Amino acid sequence: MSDSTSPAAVAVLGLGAMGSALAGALLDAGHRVTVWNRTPARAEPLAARGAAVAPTAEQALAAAPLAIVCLLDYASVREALDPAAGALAGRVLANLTNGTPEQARAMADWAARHGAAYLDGGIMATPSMIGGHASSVLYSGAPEAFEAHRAAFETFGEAVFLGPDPGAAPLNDLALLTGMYGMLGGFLHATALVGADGPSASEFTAERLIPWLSGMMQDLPEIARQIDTGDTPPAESNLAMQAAGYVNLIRASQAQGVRTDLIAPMGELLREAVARGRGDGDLAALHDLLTAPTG
Ligand code: FVH
Repeated sequence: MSDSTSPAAVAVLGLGAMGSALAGALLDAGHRVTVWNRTPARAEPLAARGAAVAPTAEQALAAAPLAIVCLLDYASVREALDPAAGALAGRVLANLTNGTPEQARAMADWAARHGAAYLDGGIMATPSMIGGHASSVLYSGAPEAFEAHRAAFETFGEAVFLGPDPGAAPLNDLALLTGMYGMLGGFLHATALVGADGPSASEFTAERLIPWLSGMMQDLPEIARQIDTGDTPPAESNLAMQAAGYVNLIRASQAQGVRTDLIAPMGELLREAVARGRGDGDLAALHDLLTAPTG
């Protein structure tokens, strides 16, 4: 394995928006980078920056002790790597493709059968953020493989290791994405609701929504503490009050001709909590409903 503190040879398989950004960050940091992509033309900008271009995935794997894979999904990873598996023995396979914990564990087993150490990863950044201070990547899987290649991983942003279960990184990645989509769903609904007669989306977002959400974000640690401890002090904003007010979100949206798909489920959960006698509780009570066995 390479010295984890010095630039080393790295192969990058997959040159979509994200794979290209990863390969670019490695080149910027002085690594010797070999790239491969199903559609070869996508390698040209990286070749112009000094990357070697492998004609096949197998030749890319053979070029470096560390292979970073970033493709569309796990089906495409298997499609690309199955014919190349002969070159995996003794190497580290770091798969940064979005997937589920179960897919990651199955991929780790597959890699082990071919003699490779496996890391799974979740990229918490958009391509343009890679290498910047707000970028982080979650890793889990073989600890010694992570340590051996930490320097390469740190070129993408903060490199966070979550332990030996390959499923840990994708689980945390997906959980963070649900938080992001919840926020984006709220943003999209809010701008649609206010949009008909109100300010522009830009004005509403800058002057109203961001300050409001930033303030509400401060409540999350206390709700999380209540989830963790089960300690639920009397609620300042109880669920019965919230359920009654939520009806108006739905009514006003319908009156404005705005679809309620993005916000209706939260209203149903609030109603259920009240029906189950949790109306005097706080939002932490909804956590219990989400995780209760169904049926
Ligand atoms: N872009 C983003 O904002 C997010 C940020 C967080 C992480 N995601 C995940 O990263 C994976 C790759 O995403 P991407 O943005 O690079 O996606 P595309 O630009 O669409 O590139 C897709 C690449 O996958 C290749 N590919 C697709 N199918 C196959 C296949 N059957 N065999 C081999 N390669 C395949 C595709 O190749 P080509 O179309 O150029 O030939 C691209 O290289 C993804 O998991 C995100 O969820 C990105």
